[in-house]
Amino acid sequence: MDDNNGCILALAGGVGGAKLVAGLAGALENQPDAPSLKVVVNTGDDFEHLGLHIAPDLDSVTYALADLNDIERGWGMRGETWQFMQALERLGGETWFSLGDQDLATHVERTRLLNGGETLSQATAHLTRALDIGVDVAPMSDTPVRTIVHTDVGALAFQHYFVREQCRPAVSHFEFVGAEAASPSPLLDETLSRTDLRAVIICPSNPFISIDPMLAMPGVKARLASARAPILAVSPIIGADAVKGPAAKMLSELGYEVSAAGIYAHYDGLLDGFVVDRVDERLVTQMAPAPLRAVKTLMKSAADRTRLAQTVLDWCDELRC
Ligand code: FO1
Repeated sequence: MDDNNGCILALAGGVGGAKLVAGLAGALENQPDAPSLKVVVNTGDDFEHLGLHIAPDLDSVTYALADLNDIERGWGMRGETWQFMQALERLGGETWFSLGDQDLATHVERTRLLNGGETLSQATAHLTRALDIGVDVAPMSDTPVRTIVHTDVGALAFQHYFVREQCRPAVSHFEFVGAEAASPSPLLDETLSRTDLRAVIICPSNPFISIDPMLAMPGVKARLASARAPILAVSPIIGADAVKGPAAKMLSELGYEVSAAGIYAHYDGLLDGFVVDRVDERLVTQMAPAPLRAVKTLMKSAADRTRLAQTVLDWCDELRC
């Protein structure tokens, strides 16, 4: 990938985001004169835990790009061991959030870099370089933005809602604490300013918790909307279910239609193209003139990921013509 051939911006968070990012990297790697890929990742899920800075979405993307991710579990590393957690349990420590032994090294090293004065962007670049990742990956911001989930049992910090409470409470709304004062990370800022930005791809991530924290930063939505590059999103919902995670439950609790149509409605005019799964083909005609295409979006294998990524990239090229 060459920075002289323009660039593609991917916005990602969660498991679906990490998978499509890996597919985009794979598809672009095989392409002559490929644009460079810039991956900007949600940090609303980040938190301080056991004295460590945990950045789940950055790690999901990084591990997927390094082919170290655990596909079954959806988070953390493949072939993980859990001796640290067992030892912590013996000591009566906090064990509701599982940190694998290999994964722990990432959090320890990131925390050391941050305590040494690096920004989260610099620490992320350090970690991705160490794992030989040839794609630029950065947090959405170097200043903390923390997602708070307002529910029927009160306001919950994101990981308390997601992991400790297993997404059981009913959601009324989200708050992205710090977003109003946050500025985009250097990678997001620079990429949004580039005249050779060829496309913005919103990965099949949960829009409420993975993409909205980015859009909540001042100016980001407006800069995306005014960019000359087409903005394409892939639906994280197939039929009436999320591929993984609470997106369908959230759509229902927030009063949206529980389908890809609900996701499209939530993006509220931002999209130039919306990729839905083949099982939702009827939406292409039902929602016309909304710009929908139906393809196979379920990514079970590396070939699925690359195929979906190539379809999205091809559509971006068409929209640019
Ligand atoms: N998800 C869980 O459901 N349980 C866990 O114990 C857990 C630990 C964990 C550790 C590191 C990491 O990077 C991610 C982890 N996740 C865990 C996933 C994470 O909470 C969510 O997938 C994301 O925040 C949602 O995108």
